[in-house]
Amino acid sequence: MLRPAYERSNLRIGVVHFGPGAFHRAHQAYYFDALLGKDASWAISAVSLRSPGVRDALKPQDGLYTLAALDRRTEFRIIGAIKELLVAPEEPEAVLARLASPEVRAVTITVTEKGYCLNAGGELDLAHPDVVRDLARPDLPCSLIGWLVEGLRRRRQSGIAGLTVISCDNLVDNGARLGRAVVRLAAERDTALASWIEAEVRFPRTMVDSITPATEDALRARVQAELGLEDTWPIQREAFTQWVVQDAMRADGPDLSSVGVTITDDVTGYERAKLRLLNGAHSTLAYCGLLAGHETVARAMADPALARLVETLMRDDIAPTLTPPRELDLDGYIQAILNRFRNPEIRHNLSQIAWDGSQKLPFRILGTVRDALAAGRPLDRLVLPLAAWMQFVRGAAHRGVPLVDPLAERLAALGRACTGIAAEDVHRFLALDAVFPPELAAAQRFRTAMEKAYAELQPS
Ligand code: CS2
Repeated sequence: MLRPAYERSNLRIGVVHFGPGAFHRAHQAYYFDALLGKDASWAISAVSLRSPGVRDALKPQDGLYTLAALDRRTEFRIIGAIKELLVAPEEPEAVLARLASPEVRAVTITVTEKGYCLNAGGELDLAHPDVVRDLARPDLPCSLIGWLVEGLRRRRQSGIAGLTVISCDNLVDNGARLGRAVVRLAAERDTALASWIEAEVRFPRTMVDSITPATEDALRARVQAELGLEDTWPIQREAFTQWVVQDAMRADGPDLSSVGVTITDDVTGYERAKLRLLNGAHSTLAYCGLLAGHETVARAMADPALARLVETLMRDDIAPTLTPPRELDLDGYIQAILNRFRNPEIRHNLSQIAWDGSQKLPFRILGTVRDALAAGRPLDRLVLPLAAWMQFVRGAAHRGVPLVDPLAERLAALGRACTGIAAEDVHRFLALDAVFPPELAAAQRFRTAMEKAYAELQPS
């Protein structure tokens, strides 16, 4: 078991993280834990925007937790990078004071796609209830964007330098979208503040990757049995982890390249390859696998028809839409993803990957569909995850099973209205402009392919 390679009492908080869920603790906190062995000024203040669960679990154990890398070889590491745990609605001034601290030089973020309050065009949705609330009470924010704007306002007011703000969520062009949203909300309050943010704050784009299933009691029991530790919330992930960050951080930002992070100007190549290949395949396995009665990624990959579908989808339909970085061998990258999916040590529930489909599918599948449509390439396999998602939504609605999705209520009503007649049901879903851009929904070749796939997936 690897313990922190530094004296925790010497640590100083240099980064605020919003959304300290499992992926943050498996990925960014792992890199900052390594960085702390070189520079004690990069400890983390972990801020939850809603739930006290992480704070309540980790504060009694001083922020320490076990990270289990489960692969051919299992490796346990105690992560000590989190020095503070805050719940924003309970202690807003503590969060804002931390954001305005001169020792804090970076913010990292994992709030999932829905946490950015963006509209279908990728811009800040000023009608989003949280944004409306932020505009009414900017001093007491509730959205991620609102917290960032108020924290930056206080920094500027105190004459403190800007920040490097690093989105670590699976959004296309995450840094640029985040930066535009922050500047947009700031401009609603004070155009001088918006200009200062544009000049002094960096929003590098990133690609993040490590398969991190939710913690289950079996992991807690294993940590207790093998390490003798009572850890309320250990984290598990595969051994593979990758972080690619645009070479656009402030000079006072963290030296992430010293701990294995790829700093590059070509994040797009990495980001598109990962989002479309890994995440596109994941969502395909989730919805097609659940319809076929499978529970986990590994079990779905043991189904020859599904494994063949996913590999063909990746190699023949998705790969042609990519312009990978020079140094990325696409064939090898695809094979590595398929091997990672087959990792027998990882129990990754398809139901977890199926969450938030309305937010994930546009980034993971629809971009590829649009490119294939424009290039006159086949759509039959590419639309399968979309049709399977529609059948997943319809089935959940008819069984009265609640969906985990920001559009859950709309989707449940839509699912209940579905009749099983492909043309009618597909028409209903394609009318969801929060998911399907109107110009794509109107494309006849896409509609025809959707109706065919939906009918083929019709439960018997
Ligand atoms: C998964 C991702 O839950 C999901 O939607 O597709 O969390 C996936 O495990 C990560 O992006 C892998 O890096």
